[in-house]
Amino acid sequence: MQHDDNLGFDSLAVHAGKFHDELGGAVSPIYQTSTFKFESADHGAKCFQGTDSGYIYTRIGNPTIGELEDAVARLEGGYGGIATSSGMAAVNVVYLAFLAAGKHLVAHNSLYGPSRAIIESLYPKFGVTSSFIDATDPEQVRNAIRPETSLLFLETPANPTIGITDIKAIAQIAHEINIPLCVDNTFCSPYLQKPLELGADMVMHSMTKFINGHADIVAGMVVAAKKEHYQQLRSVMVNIGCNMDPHQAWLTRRGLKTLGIRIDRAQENAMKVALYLEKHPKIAWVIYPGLPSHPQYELGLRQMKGPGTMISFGLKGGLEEGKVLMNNMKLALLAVSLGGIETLIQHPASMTHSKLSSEAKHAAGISDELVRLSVGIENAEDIIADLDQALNMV
Ligand code: LCS
Repeated sequence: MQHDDNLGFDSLAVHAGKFHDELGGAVSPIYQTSTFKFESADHGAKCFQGTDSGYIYTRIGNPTIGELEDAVARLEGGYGGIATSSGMAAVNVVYLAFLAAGKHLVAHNSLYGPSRAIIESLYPKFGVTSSFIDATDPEQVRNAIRPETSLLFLETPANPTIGITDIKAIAQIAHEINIPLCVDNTFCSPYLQKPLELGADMVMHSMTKFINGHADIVAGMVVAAKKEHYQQLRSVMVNIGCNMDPHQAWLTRRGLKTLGIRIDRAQENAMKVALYLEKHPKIAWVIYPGLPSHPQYELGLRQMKGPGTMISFGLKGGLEEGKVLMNNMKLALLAVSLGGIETLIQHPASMTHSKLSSEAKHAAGISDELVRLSVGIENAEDIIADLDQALNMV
């Protein structure tokens, strides 16, 4: 690594993984190219053999994408990163690398809808079985493990229940029996949580969310703690071709530079919004890691640097009142996605998690009344005034 190990998070977010543009010294270069010219036939052969580290073809590697991979791997404290075309591509790279016919997945029951839905609809076609359990209770993870279990997969805080799982406890279980643990760290980003430091083997992101943060690209990343896992994951990404595009990588690297300050501001707003919602007479319940009423409040304090920007809540009048609220928001956008600079509101049961069966939603606590809010960096008083005027319409 070319940088001082003592640099703080924000300094690394700006500088980690930086390469120098050898031609003009550009500070923010982009290599928008599909292929790379070899110096000679022998040089090309050596690049393919791996005895020369020269670039070959953008699906295999590209300096702009590599800069982003190195930066996120550094921030997560991992061996190496694999950038992917979307967060779902990252999820599938992990599944394809560690699941196979006859193998079994144990995962938290509240995952981003498609991360679970594909395991229940697509992967059985390839002979993969699964158990979705409440991983906020580590004993449920232990009990679900079978001799053929080959991957543990968590999301914490989980989408959309905001349940918090004890990464250290689950990593201990995983290591006792030598099964890799992957944590989807999308809701925190490395700014708020470092799963690899807590013992996870892999960490993944929808970088569409906090890491890019500007609602202008879709992107994913997997970071592996060990070289062996990194190589397995990279081989899957390269061979199925779910690579990132250089322009996508360049925009994501730009977004990453302000990750810490964006989260600081949005999180400060989220705390104010959560306190406002908790006191509102029309609100039945609020789940936010910053509120002592959160079921895993103490664990959140231990495991996360801050409570984040995601809030789930229910209105006393259930879904009907929730719809009136969502339809009347003016500043906040009624849209899926999260972790960006703008405040977004959505209804998971009919939107992001609509592909799950009613039983799966019920078991995971994804009720019809649950409304999810991703708090942005606007002025807190404006977000609260927006919620207030919409709640007055209920
Ligand atoms: N993991 C988590 C935790 C997510 O929230 C998402 C997307 C993904 C993976 C997949 O990433 P993508 O392919 O979209 O980059 N979550 C979304 C959500 O809650 N609303 O819209 C997308």
